[in-house]
Amino acid sequence: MNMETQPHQKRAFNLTQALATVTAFTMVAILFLLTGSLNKTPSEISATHPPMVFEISARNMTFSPNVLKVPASVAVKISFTNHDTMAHDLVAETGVKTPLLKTGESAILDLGVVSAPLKAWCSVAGHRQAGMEIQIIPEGDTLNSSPHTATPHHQNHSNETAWKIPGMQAFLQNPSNVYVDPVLPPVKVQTSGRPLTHRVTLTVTEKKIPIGADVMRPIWTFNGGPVGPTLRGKIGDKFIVTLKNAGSMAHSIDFHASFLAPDKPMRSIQPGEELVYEFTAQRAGIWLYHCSTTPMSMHIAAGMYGAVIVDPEDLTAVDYEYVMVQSEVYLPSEDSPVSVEKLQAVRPDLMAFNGVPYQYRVKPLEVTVGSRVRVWILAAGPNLGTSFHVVGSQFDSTWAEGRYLLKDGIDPVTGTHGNGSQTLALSAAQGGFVEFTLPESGSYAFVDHSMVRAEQGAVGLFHAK
Ligand SMILES: [Cu+2]
Repeated sequence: MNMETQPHQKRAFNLTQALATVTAFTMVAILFLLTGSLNKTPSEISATHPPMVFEISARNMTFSPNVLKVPASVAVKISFTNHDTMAHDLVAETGVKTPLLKTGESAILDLGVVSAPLKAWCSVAGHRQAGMEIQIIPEGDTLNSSPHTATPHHQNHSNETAWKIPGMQAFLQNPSNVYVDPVLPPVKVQTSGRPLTHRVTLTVTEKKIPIGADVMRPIWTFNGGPVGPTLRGKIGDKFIVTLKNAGSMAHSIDFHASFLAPDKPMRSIQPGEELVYEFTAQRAGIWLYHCSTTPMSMHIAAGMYGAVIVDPEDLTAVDYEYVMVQSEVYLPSEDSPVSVEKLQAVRPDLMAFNGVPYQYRVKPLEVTVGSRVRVWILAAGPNLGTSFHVVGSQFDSTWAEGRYLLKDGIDPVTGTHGNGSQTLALSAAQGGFVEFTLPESGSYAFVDHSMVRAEQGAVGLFHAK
């Protein structure tokens, strides 16, 4: 988590804004008196008065002030200045908008005469839902109606996709051509045994991919896929990650595998910028990495997550090793890659291992009967955990969040032998692995045993021969 707060600056700023607003009103009142405007019709007033300019600024994902009371009969302009670290714009429901403004930039939004209450917001994905909305309320005589009888323009909040989410059969009959290989390459080691330095470039892009059943899913990515690449190393290894933002808005990265002050490496960078994030792996685990730009739930749900695996020192050799990063899919409304309404209600349309629902149900993983299989599991969320289960098998080794729960059937706490486990339970952002064999030839499903989640796509198959 990396969030910025500047409460003192914000308070001081609001006071300045309040004073500016009061001053503006006083000036208008004087203008009215001097020019005898009170005797004129509204159209005469708007024709004779220069537009009134109101100042609005953005800081910490907040517009200030967020309510503007404007005279109903005079043309209104908003002078918008962005003091935030992220880019913002201001779009009115009448359709007028400013360009996307970087830190320190200003632009004028020309609203004309505002005769009924009006809303304006930042159109960067997720920002309006995070609270970046202002109201412009006309006061006094209006051209068409009095403010007491004016009907506010209600926004249509139910702009969800109207179509029904296809079921599993549709995905199986019409699968995506996007496939993420879940096979985990072995950890790299130096012959000298000394720690390695891993140099990695992660480029952020924003695109659409087919996920099957004719569904196109907008995603924000690390390196173009529906899940970021899995990085793997040993304790003591150094990771030098260059993050490049080739997207259209601010993004960032937060490695849970790092142990450092988040301020600089986890900062948001603007389109076209890059940063270098260095860390040394200090503790074993399968650690989440994710974009931590506000609103974080949306950036993660849009696909900005992945895994760093740091091998425990006593990890044994296995025949097959896979990684499954589980996440929710909230199919979009009109103006963002993710349905914010469904996201906030934690009501996903689909679930996925490695970003594509049902992909290992479509293309099962082939293993040999009796061979030893390890599956690393990470619950990327952004909201839900998992209860990972392999139908027909039992785990004799399970490891989660820094320790073995069972190793070769032995309980490390009591030392008792012959134990087994049916699921590995992980909360959001937790990770671990399970080890097992498949006793005879057959098709063994692996699922999130929160069953609706399996039916929604957190399901795959092992084919044992
Ligand atoms: Cu992002």
